[in-house]
Amino acid sequence: MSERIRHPLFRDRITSAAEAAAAIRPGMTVAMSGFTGAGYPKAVPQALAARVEQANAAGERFRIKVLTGASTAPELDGALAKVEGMELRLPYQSDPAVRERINAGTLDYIDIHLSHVAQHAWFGFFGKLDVAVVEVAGIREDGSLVPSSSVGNNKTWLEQADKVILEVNSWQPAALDGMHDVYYGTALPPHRKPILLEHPDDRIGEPSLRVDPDKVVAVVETHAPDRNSAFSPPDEASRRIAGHLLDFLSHEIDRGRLTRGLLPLQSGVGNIANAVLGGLAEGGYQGLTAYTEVIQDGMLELLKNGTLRMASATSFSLSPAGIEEFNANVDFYRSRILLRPQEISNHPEVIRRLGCIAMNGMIEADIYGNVNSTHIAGSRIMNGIGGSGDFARNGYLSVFMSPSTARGGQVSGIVPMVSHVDHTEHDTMVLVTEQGLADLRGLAPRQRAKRVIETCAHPDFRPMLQDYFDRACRDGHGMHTPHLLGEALSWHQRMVETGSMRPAATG
Ligand code: 0RQ
Repeated sequence: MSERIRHPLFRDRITSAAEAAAAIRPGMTVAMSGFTGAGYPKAVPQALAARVEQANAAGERFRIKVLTGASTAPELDGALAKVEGMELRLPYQSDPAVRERINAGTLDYIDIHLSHVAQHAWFGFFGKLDVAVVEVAGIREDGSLVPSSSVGNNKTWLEQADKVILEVNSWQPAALDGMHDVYYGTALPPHRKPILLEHPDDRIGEPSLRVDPDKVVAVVETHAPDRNSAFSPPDEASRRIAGHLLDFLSHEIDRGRLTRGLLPLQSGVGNIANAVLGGLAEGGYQGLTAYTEVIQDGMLELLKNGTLRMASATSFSLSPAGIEEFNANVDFYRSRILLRPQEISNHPEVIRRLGCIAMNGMIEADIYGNVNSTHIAGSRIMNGIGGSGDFARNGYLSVFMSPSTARGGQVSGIVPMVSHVDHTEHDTMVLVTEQGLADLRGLAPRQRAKRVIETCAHPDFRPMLQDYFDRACRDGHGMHTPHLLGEALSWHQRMVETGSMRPAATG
């Protein structure tokens, strides 16, 4: 395996995960690699969790602050959460054990735009980074690092942390070498320069990560797979959402607002986003590009059938079938996929310049177009805002999509007022449910409400929404964005109390 470690100095630092984890002490801020279940360290966090467990048994407190690129996996988030080893987590998670603790109030979580994380670290907003734990696919003769299946914030972690622990994972395909573009041109205000990325396939950086060898305290060899969770097969609702979106894109082409080449696609996480990508393949498009943050299975399919010419992202998020497909055809994908640091994959300047078509999932939207991507009933976190805000605010088009109901039809995805706001009405151009697509561009608030209720709401909830809106237009405090404030959040309260947004009499 040490052919992956081609620099003698790093070979000398090879050690066990347990010894490496000893560099991490209670109270430290530890920056780890990992983005949507790809490229996260697999051995050191588990060894650390074992140490935390020992400390717990001895009645000592051992908790650390954990920063990553985005979500990781049971071996990192799960292992540390289960032993109560984290006091703070940022910037994104999707792990059941972490979610449970955040919602129980025993783990603090800072949910921030993914493009902000690296610069906030540079600005000093997170304090000192004590240790970086970063998975790589190899170490070159010159001491530079071959990045793994995600780049995330690794450049920043390696530069900012006092000490570095590397995990060299031989499970990662050696052919990842050359797929990355690590930009080293960022500076701090007021010395920033334009980022000269004009096309999704432009290379503006280096294929590898730099690290100061003097900071590397341990190198741990691993051979372990990424998370690779399976996607649900596209259901009828997802297929209909994809259908509405495809009709909309054709309509935009007919109107001359898009060409058959579209614009670079961004597609969010989750089952719906994955299904929509599958639907795009049926639209007859060829030679498109993606400028996105995550490559899900759907995107591999689009690359394979030529719908996509290339895709730029910061990470993979593949199912077991997807990873098998990728590994079997790695040379094909190598020339078509570029992985960048998340501050570049999600950079507002670049997204605005390229004119991305941003397509993200949501928990709920309100009749005016405010979107909640993160919280159930305003209080319980699901995952996090991730990169959805980076793309929605800056894209050429911002689309949010969801089935019109959740929880077996008891909960409406369209509500009078969202219980938590991630994307304001100013950032939402298009809402899509299986019922239909509401194009909100150029509409004033009351026009938006009419359109959303008519096209997106489920027929079971449409009359209730219409009734709310009619009464708000009659009795509201103002007629720009009419609301009945005492009632606006009552649907959520009813769901908390009864499990359903339906009125008790019909529930
Ligand atoms: O719950 O998992 O218990 O069954 O939310 O919902 O319908 O399967 O949708 O997988 O597409 O995820 C917004 C969470 C959608 C995702 C969200 C419950 C529902 C189910 C999942 P179960 P679906 P998806 C860039 C983009 C934010 C980050 C982002 C997300 C679960 O898209 O995390 O966009 N987005 N990043 O039952 C109660 C409602 C509900 C509800 C859904 N109204 N009330 N429960 N659910 N709507 C990528 C990155 O940033 C990395």
